[in-house]
Amino acid sequence: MEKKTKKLSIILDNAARDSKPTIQVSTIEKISLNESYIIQAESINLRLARGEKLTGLKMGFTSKAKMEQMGVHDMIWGRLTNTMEIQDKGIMNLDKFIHPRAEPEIAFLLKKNINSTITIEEAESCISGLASAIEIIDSRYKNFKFSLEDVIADNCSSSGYVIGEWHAPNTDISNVGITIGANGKIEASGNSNAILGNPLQSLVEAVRLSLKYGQELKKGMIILAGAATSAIAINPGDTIEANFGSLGNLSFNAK
Ligand code: 0L1
Ligand code: MG
Repeated sequence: MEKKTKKLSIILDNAARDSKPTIQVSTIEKISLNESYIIQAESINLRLARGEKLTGLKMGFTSKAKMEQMGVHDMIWGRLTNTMEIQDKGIMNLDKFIHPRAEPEIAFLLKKNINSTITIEEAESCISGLASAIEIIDSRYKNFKFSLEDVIADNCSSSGYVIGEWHAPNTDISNVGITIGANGKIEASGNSNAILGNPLQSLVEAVRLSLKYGQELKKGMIILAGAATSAIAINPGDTIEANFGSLGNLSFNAK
């Protein structure tokens, strides 16, 4: 098993490094859900061995609509590293991406190491802040097409993130209107309550899944809660802007 997962993790790492799409790894070798998480971990370990630092986790399929669309019954999760970060109002270098899309999310900053499951009532006490965020998803697969196992192996498409100003942990994020668009035109709109009813529930699920798969959650890590709207395409020259009401605006330029 080890040899197979290693081989597929290198294919995905090369696709990400070279910004060149690959065929779905599940068409090269049959893989189970468990193996897809091993491939993800091995692929991220290749990045860490090159000096990247793990900065947090991203949650995916945290809206009922997206789960139903994919025919799955659980969320998925991936890993964030420091080289994925794009500054608010900064530049996104498109040479590093294949066919990127942007989706508005909520981010949490962990206040402490977390070693056991939490309830939604306990979630606030686990964070030192929360912020508006944009995740850049960029499937390493041709035509953004994949099976569930493929997308998990591919770090759940995660390839970039922008984080806004941190707000107090008790900021109400249960009902925040959110829009995202390009060049002054809104392309998708939604509400934070599309994220599992309340984005804090996504933190609860992130803790559950990280414990299940043996991924440590440490003080200072960022957790991306999942998308509040569908993802929009990012094209050369675009200014991508997302509005999060009282949480503020985020933007970046794609060059
Ligand atoms: O919600 C997500 O971030 C899911 C990402 C994986 C699926 C996709 O690439 O759309
Ligand atoms: Mg996302």
